[in-house]
Amino acid sequence: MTLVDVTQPDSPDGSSERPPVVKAEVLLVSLPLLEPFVTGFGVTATRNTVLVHLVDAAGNEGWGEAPALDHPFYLPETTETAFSIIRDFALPLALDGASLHPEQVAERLLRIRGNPFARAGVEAAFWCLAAAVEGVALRDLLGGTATAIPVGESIGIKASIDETFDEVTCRLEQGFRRIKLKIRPGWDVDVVAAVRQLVGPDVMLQVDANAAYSLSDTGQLAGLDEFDLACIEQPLGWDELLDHAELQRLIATSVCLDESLRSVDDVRHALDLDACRNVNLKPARVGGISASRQIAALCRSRGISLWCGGMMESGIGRAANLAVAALPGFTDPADMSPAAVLFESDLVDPTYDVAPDGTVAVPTSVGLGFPVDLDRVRRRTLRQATVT
Ligand code: OSB
Ligand code: MG
Repeated sequence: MTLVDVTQPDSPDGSSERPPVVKAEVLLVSLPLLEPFVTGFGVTATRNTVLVHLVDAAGNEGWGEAPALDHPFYLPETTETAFSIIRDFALPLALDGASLHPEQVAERLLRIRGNPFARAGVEAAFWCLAAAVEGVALRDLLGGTATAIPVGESIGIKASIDETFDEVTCRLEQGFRRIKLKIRPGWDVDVVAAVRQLVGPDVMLQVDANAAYSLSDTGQLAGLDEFDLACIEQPLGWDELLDHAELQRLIATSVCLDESLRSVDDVRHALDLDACRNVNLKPARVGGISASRQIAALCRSRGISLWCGGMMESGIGRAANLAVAALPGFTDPADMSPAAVLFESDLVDPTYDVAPDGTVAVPTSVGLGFPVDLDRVRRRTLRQATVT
């Protein structure tokens, strides 16, 4: 089902001028975080993630990231499942026959039930490769128009309110346009009240519960209404559209969905049910870039606040996110903390940073937009499989 026609196949059978892919590999890489990230679903100290790497007969390269987490406490997929689904099913499907347009890859991968991160990683590598083949920036291939993306910071649960204050102050000084606080029962209304008092009425503030509450907590969640939050992200169960619709009827703050939106249809259903009034679009979580383009068009047509979320991707995943966030329809600051905030080092070099005005420039160079540091990727690789 296509809601909005955003296809642009270059020939009916999709074969056209694309050189064949001569190498396809999947890599499980490990990126040490500068500081553990604490959320309602647990603590992440090392960001293990999955990469897809394509090389065609002309030497063009494609890179994609399948940024599942290494546990099933956020969504069912893990780095292990993403690695094996990509190796055993997604890459073999995508590579079968003539070299495909990325939208045809996405369509073909829909045969795989669920597993959006795995499908997205493969599709992203084909988009990146297509941009390289056509000699254009990924943003331009997708139809993105923005040159810079306003960004916010997602702040994990800290040991003390003072640590939260320090980080909020630091990020606002650096120019970040919005603060998102992770919350969970026992770390919510008091923290939000204190931070709102610290930053004053004009700073854009929102919270993310990572599914840590249930409908019986409605009273507590309604207690957040007085702090003028841009939204409350995924307060209830990861797969609970109906409960979110009920909650949205009972609180004033806009519900934003993250975990619950894993396809174009999920977003359509959520909006039809009024289960959210704000959408966190993580390109990989919704199954890839083609789905993201449809969701951006849908939110735009319905006047829904839309922003690009993040999975603490490496610069490879972030590059695709930046290109997607440049599409018309994105209205609010993205979760796009730079590698300097998250990692000892990135997998792209140079990577991006946040400008003093709180934006990240969308790269305009051909393909992914950032040079991948292949040596660093190899050094960080825990496991690799070549698919033929
Ligand atoms: O819930 O938005 C989330 C990171 C990993 C897993 C889930 C989430 C997050 C973030 C985004 O909060 C942080 C980032 O990518 O900068
Ligand atoms: Mg979230």
